[in-house]
Amino acid sequence: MNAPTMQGLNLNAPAYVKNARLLAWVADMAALCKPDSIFWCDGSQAEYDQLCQQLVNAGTFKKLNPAKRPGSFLACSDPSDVARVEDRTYICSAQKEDAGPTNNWMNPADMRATLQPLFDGCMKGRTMYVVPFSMGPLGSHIAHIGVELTDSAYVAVNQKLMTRMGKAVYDVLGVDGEFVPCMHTVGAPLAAGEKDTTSWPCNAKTKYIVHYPETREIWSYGSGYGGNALLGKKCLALRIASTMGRNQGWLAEHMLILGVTSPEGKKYHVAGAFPSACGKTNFSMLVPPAGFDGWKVTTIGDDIAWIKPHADGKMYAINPEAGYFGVAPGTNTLTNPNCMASLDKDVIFTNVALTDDGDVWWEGMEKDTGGVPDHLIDWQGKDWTPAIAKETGAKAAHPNARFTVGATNNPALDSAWDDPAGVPIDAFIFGGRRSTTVPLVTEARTWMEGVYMAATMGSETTAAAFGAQGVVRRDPFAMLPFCGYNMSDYFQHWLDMEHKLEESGHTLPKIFCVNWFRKDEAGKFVWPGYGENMRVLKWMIDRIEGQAQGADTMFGVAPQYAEITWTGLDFNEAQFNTVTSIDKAAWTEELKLHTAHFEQLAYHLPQGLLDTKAAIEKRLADM
Ligand code: GTP
Ligand code: SPV
Ligand code: MN
Repeated sequence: MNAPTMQGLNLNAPAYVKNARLLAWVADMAALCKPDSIFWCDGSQAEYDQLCQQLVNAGTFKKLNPAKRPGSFLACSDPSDVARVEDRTYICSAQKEDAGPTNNWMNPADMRATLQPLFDGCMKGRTMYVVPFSMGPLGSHIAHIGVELTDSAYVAVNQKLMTRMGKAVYDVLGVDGEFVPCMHTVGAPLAAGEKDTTSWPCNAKTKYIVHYPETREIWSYGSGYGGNALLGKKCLALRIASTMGRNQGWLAEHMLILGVTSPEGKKYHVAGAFPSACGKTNFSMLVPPAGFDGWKVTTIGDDIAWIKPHADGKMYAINPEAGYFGVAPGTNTLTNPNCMASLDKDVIFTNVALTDDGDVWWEGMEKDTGGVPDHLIDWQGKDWTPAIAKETGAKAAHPNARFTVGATNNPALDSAWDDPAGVPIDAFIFGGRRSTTVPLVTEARTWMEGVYMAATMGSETTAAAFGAQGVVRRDPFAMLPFCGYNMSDYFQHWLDMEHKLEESGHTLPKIFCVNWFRKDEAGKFVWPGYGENMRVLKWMIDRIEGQAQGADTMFGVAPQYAEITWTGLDFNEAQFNTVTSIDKAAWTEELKLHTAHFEQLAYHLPQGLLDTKAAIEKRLADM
């Protein structure tokens, strides 16, 4: 046995775990966290089934009716632990300037001194799961390995669906391979003999989501939910990976990746950055509407893209994940049929409602079934009826309720989704949630203008993060909560890509800015959205092919009404004008917000962005 014994706890590492650094780290962390036992995950189906059963026994999971939702479970979290906690998330770089003004920062030594006593004994009375995973196809040159130590079996089973998790990771790691150590605890140790009084242990008082970019470590304390706890996702694949990409000349982005194939069989690839809960999953699974016979959209990824410039002058994107942790409310067979089909079986649902026949329900499903159920158990375990909802406003599902499902459940999965070479990107799309001001779609005239559009993107906040909802904030590149270094340096990194690619003589991907969310005076969305977004995607392809002339605006090139394919949709020119109009007064106010945003980011802000702003202001004044 190659496992050392620490404080009476035998590591019991399986013989196939041979990485010396990993074994030493697990021993150290076991000594620190003091779990009752250690469980080495092998990623097998039998292990998944066993852990799910254990979660059922503990009351964390409810097994759903196998006739309705085979292989699926419902977990309901503590009401205090339902979303990412941005105010508790830290980038602990050695220099404060490297974290930048948009990240919380503490110097690494102080943060280590803060976390040490919290992690000391944090897993008492619990099992420490060792969860080895690969972000990106196993063994590919593009992938990165992480090992998560967690006291949450919920995390272990979610990681099985969200990543390439299991024994094969150790073969890739070998004796001396590199991995990102990911420490996670729910922060709820048990005294000797004490039993959990809750099915969702977490720490309601203290939470820390901490990244040390220089040493590539992640330490997460106190939450069991989503991006706070599934550390391969936002923590590794975005915050740590973005700093790796900066040093190594590539990009880690909060982007969906899709393929779109024309009836003639020509295929394009698009990557889109929309802020959390602003439509990435949806767009990545788009079903073309009436009028688009022969068009096909296929999913490469729904949340994260790693993008590398290649010698052939193109940018290639891979999806480092293997599953989707997606927003449930609003999803139904009309808005996203591919997503609904993905959820037929083998799903973990979190914070949705339970029907009387053991199935799941969330707001938006009434559009499928033609009505709201008479009775449900809501996400907090309470009785829910339409009458109660009317009286109290209680939602059956939490607005940030999510599903976890393997990508292979998706009927629209692209054949190249798993290809380590990635797919060549033809266009980038940036889109926030804006009730006013920002038009349906415009195309940047230059790379610089595109970076400006992305860098100044605003969006109304959503339930994906803890805090006030519906407030417009700047969310540059949809990366505000996920950029692991100084935002202005990140802008420069994007600007540098232009020259890298131009040197190889290739046309750069086009950059588009979109907004599906303009509302009318009654507060209703004007643009029908969802599958109808295909009409905008088609215009983008026409632009790539040089087949749509467009019209110059002060904020890029916009489509003319006649350039959009309207077959099968009743959307007249007046409605089109409501979603595409550029209002001078509103934009004057908007540009003041850009000014404030750039003032906040003044340190290392590329001069080109300030020049671009001046040019936009001039065009606006001339309007
Ligand atoms: P994260 O997983 O948080 O990063 O979110 P996401 O960007 O993948 O968002 P998702 O596709 O899950 O959509 C979030 C919410 O927006 C859901 O309630 C959708 O129904 C809704 N939504 C998505 N696309 C559209 C659209 O085109 N129009 C409108 N009005 N709503 C949309
Ligand atoms: C997001 O908030 O952008 C998500 C969900 O994709 S979470 O993984 O919880 O961050
Ligand atoms: Mn996301």
